[in-house]
Amino acid sequence: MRIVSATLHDVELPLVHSFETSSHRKSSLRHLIVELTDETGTTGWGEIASPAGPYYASETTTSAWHTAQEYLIPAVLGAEWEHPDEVSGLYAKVRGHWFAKAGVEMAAWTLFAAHSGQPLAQALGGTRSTVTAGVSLGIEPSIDDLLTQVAKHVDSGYPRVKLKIAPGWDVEPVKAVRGAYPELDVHVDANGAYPGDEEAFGIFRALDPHRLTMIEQPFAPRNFLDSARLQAELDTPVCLDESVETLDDLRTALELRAGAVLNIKVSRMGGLSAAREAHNLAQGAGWPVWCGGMHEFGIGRLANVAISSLPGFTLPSDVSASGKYYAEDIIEPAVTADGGVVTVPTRPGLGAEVRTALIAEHAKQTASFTA
Ligand code: OSB
Ligand code: MG
Repeated sequence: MRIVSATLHDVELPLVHSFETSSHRKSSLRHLIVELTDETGTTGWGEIASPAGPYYASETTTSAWHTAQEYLIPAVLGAEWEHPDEVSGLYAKVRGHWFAKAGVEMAAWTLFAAHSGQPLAQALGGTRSTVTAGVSLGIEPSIDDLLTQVAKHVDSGYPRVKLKIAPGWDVEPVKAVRGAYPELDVHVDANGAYPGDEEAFGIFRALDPHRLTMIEQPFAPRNFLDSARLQAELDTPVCLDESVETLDDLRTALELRAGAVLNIKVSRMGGLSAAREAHNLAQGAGWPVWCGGMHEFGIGRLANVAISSLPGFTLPSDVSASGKYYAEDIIEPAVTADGGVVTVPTRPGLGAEVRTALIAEHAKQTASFTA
């Protein structure tokens, strides 16, 4: 296959409910949409879901635009390839920039799936026809506000609720949610906000009896040693997110037993091929995996649904309905969750139509390239 033209669309969509993490609060999101067309006129779509600022990972929307435009798109334009597993090799000399790479590679995967007439999930080796969705709830102004959010999502059928925690917002909200929902699948995500000190260990020890499904990314990215120390002490599984950007990071984590669960994000790992490889490695080591989200618009969301259909994704993934985040999504039909279950699309390619007029309406800038 040969990609003959590419377009980058910088698109901003308003959020239906603003979202706070341990670092900041947001009310709209800007993602870069990658459109690749081959010599037969078939189009593939990808999404660069980098947050605007360098607080989750080191990339920004602006750095991703620059990296895609200057380095990644020139590397894929005009190149010959048979399978999307080869695409990351075209820009292998570029270090890091996983979100930018993931969006370009995702477009190559959806192009390949469309071209070969198979659903993306099938092209990836997916085995499930439905995937279970969980929701991720931000830090709220009060415990009552948090309980309102939990109730809203449990009532709409989501079987798993993840709570963001940060120093000062940890044991109390967990106690409140556990008190109100004794049997709910609840886990917490610290986004690396705790130092690996005795005080933090005390907080995690206090969380341990609350039967959380996991404690996600307690310590700074790549602090594998404190994470291993914590896992050795706790019954609750530690899950790694920010710590694992590469397959080598994952090998380090598995060897050190720096956790027991892996959050696989397509964006964080530079694309679907690496995400699938991480799934295979984790499965071989006996770590369950799930797919983490980055508040994706519909294109990245469908890629998350597709990867979540692989057999090792045994825990609920961040593949909640488009409507949890966006009043209008850039795909038709939008992703929906029925009782917390999302159906894996069976039509060839991405699995939905891309709403190009809506993309144009919300685009802040667009750039086109030809081979
Ligand atoms: O750590 O999982 C995270 C969003 C932005 C940055 C980091 C994270 C998140 C989420 C998003 O939790 C969850 C979703 O997309 O449904
Ligand atoms: Mg996380």
